[in-house]
Amino acid sequence: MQKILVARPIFPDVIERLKQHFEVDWNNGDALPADELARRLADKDGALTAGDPINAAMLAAAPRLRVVANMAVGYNNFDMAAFNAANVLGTNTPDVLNETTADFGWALMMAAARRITESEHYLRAGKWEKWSYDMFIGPDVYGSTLGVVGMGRIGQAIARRAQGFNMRVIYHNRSRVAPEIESALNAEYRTKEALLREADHVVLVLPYTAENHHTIGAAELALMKPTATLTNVARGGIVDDAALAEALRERRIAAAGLDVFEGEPKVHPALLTVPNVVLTPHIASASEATRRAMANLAADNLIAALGEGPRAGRPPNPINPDVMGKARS
Ligand code: 8YV
Repeated sequence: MQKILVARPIFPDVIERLKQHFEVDWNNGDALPADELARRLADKDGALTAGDPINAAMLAAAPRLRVVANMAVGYNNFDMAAFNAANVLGTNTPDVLNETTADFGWALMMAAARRITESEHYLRAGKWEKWSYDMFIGPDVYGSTLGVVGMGRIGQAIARRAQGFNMRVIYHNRSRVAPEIESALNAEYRTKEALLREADHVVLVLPYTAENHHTIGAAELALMKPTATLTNVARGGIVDDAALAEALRERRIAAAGLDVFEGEPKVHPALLTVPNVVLTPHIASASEATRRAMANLAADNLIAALGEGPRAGRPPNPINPDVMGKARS
């Protein structure tokens, strides 16, 4: 029987499913440190990860390893150059989380704009004594301009929701999306700079790559309106968190909603002290149904890639399909 590592706690019934195909080494505890992860990968044919960094040294030390299935759409935790060099297949879990993540992007954007957590903290602290015309006033969402940076599947799901709020939609993406998609979403392309100047609510949904490290830093924040909000449901590192904390403290933008952070689960200490930011611990895809779908899709990928089950040899979500069928190197 082939051996796999499941590097994180996941639904026990998905582990039971995997046990029908493989001998499973399950880390049902905290994320493994790199040396322990490398040690437990060493004799495995496959692995299921959730954001765990997999590098060249780990692949070199695991000569049987043929596939690593990430339970996430983003795979910046994989060194893809090393995967390609070693002919190891990476897979991810796209699509099943689009709507849930789009809902959460909206929840964060609206909470930031309408100051929901800030006012709740005030209420819980017993500070609410009277009504006042300007208590927690903030910018409108309805009828404003939404700026989506990253018009992939999740970006499109976010843009689609804007129609119910009578919003204008502008977007920025590496390349323009097809004209039919632009017209269905009523979305107009802008350069990043033009989008930042024009949008009332900016939502970031782009993948993390070396090129877009700190794609939103001090210079970009300076382009935004003082009444605008910034929401990040993509990846830590896309935003310069120190620069954002300073812009929020100085009210150079109105508010932010952040689900992801540079160096998470650590959060930049300055972000913890500014009131006009809504902070959540990377839970945008965390509905029960979606997390189940992600776990099962990661399992489907692993089972098919290791040549078992009805899709043997045809995993649904290969990241680097060119390595399929090639011998491990
Ligand atoms: C995951 C995510 O929960 O899919 C992604 O890219 O960011 C989340 O849905 C997280 O990455 C853990 O794998």
